Amino acid sequence: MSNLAINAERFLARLKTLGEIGRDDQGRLVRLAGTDADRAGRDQLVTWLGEAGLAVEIDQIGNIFGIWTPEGAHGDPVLVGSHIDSVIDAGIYDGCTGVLGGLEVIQTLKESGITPSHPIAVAAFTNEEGVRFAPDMTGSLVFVGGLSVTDSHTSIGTDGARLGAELARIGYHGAREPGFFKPHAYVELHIEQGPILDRDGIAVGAVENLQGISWQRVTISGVANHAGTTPMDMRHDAGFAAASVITFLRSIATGGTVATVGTIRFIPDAINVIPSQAAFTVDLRDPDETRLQAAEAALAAYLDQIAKAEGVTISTERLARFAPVMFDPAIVGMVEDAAHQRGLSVRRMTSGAGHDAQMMARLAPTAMIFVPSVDGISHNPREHTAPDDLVAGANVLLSVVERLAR
Ligand code: HGY
Ligand code: MN
Ligand code: MN
Repeated sequence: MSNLAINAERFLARLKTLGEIGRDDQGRLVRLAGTDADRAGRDQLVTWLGEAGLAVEIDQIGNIFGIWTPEGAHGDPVLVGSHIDSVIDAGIYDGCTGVLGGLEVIQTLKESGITPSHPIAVAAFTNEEGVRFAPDMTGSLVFVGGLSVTDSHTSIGTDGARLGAELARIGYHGAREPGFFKPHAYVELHIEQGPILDRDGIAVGAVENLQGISWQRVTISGVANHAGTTPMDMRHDAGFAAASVITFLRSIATGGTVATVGTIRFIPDAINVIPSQAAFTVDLRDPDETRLQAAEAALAAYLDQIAKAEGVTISTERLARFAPVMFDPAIVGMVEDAAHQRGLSVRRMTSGAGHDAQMMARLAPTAMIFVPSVDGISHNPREHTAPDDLVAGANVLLSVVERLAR
């Protein structure tokens, strides 16, 4: 691997520019899939792809690709990328680091005069976050054939919109068939979003595997009643049942399983009315599939138990379910070699977060490169990665891509 280096200034400036696109009236970064904010971010990316001289392709689920086919190159492209949609009140590095890092790698290789034998492409996958539309990682899941375009388009958002209609509205319902090419390999640069690299003072994570994810919506229906006059033993309190479930989840989140209730809504949501309904989401994760299934089973059993005890009815809706994946050992090794060659500390690790790489691993040899998240903070405007760490990660990506595309 050569010691070619990216144009750090250009990479960091683009991250900052993109980080300002899609802010709401409170100054929060909210670039949810299919919104006008998402369109603005996409338009900026497409402009940069064009300026870099890449062929821009959009597929039917709105995935954006910038493709470089050097003179004499042939075969399947080496693919890099991630996502540019965000959560609510997001940081500026989640996803964008991999898309803009990938673009920077291609542009640097192009400018260096190196002529790889494989084409090289960068992708920005639609709706990786899954905050507005379920499931998460929609674009990469459709690209690998795990979900049909039709089914993905009919996904109904938290605001009642449909993903397909929103992609058309913002001008990103592309023509290309998802999976219109099969990557020779896929490598995703991403911030760790956890505390390990920062805590241990390590510059690069060579990600070996990624944990399984289980998302479901739970709806508890009880009986609205007067907060003052209803005796405690006569209540069918959906709010109390929901709180019991949240407490139960904390009790089973041990030994590698993590559990989160990130959204909850009460009906009628009035201070003096016992809630008739509580609707909330459950996010369960574990690197071990058997443990993840055991956690799902324990939750299902508890829902039955609390329904009987409180005299409420409970329904669940599956929103997403992805098994843990192992990444390609050869590419993981290349990440380690590249870090060592550049004098960077590196360690192997598991990804706690979901990523498009989790889907791409079904289609091509895949691995990820992590860079540290200060204090392990992410999905929070305080999300931060030091510029030197961002640049180091992009340079490791450059070395790995150069080797794969040779
Ligand atoms: O939920 C996740 O792990 C990712 O940020 N979409
Ligand atoms: Mn991400
Ligand atoms: Mn994220």
